[in-house]
Amino acid sequence: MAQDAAPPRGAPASDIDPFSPQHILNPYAWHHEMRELGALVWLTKYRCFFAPRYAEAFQIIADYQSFSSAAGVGHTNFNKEKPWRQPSMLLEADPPDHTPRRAIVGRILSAPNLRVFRSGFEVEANRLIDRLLQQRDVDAVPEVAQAYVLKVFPDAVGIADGDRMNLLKYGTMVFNAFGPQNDIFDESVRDLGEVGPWIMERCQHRNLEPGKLGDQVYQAVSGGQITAEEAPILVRSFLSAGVDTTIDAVGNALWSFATNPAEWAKVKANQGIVKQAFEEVLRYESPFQTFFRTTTKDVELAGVKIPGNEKVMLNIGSANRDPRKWERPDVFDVSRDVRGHVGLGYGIHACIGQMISRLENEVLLTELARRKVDFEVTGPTEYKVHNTLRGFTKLPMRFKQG
Ligand code: OVM
Repeated sequence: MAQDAAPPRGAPASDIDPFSPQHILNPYAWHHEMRELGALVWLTKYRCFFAPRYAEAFQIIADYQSFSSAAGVGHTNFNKEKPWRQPSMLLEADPPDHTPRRAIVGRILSAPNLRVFRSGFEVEANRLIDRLLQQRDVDAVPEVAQAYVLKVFPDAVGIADGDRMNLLKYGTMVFNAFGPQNDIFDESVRDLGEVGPWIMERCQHRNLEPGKLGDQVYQAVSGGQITAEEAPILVRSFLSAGVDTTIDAVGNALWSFATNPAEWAKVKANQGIVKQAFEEVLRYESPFQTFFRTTTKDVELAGVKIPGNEKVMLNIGSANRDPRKWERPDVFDVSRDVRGHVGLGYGIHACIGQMISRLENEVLLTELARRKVDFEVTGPTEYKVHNTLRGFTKLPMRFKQG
């Protein structure tokens, strides 16, 4: 925990612990409390500022020159403490280092380059739906969200089948590590000794299927755009960022529609709105909620002077439900104008995998809607106790032909 930040001047303070299980499981009440308290709130427990409202969150992510990512986007300040793994070349980097890498990987993950995957995703979505209509009662976390994403995404990257649960273990470590070094983090990195080397082995060129997304990163090496040492670390970003987030998005989408059947009826009636409806899921139940930036110099934000080299915490879930920005923010409404949501971030660090994550989700939702499948929640659900991600660990559902 950082102990050296100066106490705040001009900002209200709160002794809330956003990373306590109680607040993790019920985020929207304390988000509301923090937004009402101020535009910038000093968290006494973590000795850092928190920007709970949309306007400041947007300002911070847009201003990468004042709010750096290179010192990590978690609570740990890499300028003061050693990171738990070699930093991401994308997420945990600033311009100018970040710029050419972003360009290369951005091209690989661009919509035109991903078009070849759509028909395969459709086949898998329909296989899954056939299975769901037979089984009827399922836990949608393992049997829908994980099953689908762990099939289509690693296939697209070119990872061999087998042991794919390691991807989940690794993702859990990566995203918990953006929080403080609490019990949740300690528990999730327990298997790092096994899973870390497994992941890095999967990132080697010899283990990536020719022509797929991972191999395309290595093709940039032969093109001279990146070095041979950089390629596996860039592929690692696919495996770090692309699995848990999309699984949570699938689960959160199913839950949002199941508990708002009128919204699902709109999608069934008009599959043309699937894209927009999925964006509303990202606003309403944002999978990646909490992260940080680090000030590069003294910065004034919301009338408060923040010294340089200090962590500032953001919460995408809170920004996406700020009533200063959204009408009836706690209502899931697929017809709303959802533009401007920050569920996938904004600016130079906006989610680089957003097109493949959208493709996975849109294909699944489109096929469910096209086949007029209905689904309901049939028992108690459980959310993850997780430092940064919001998603289910348990989601009992029944699927039926509508
Ligand atoms: C990465 C990475 C890992 C986790 C999340 C993320 C949200 C990126 O390794 O590049 O972006």
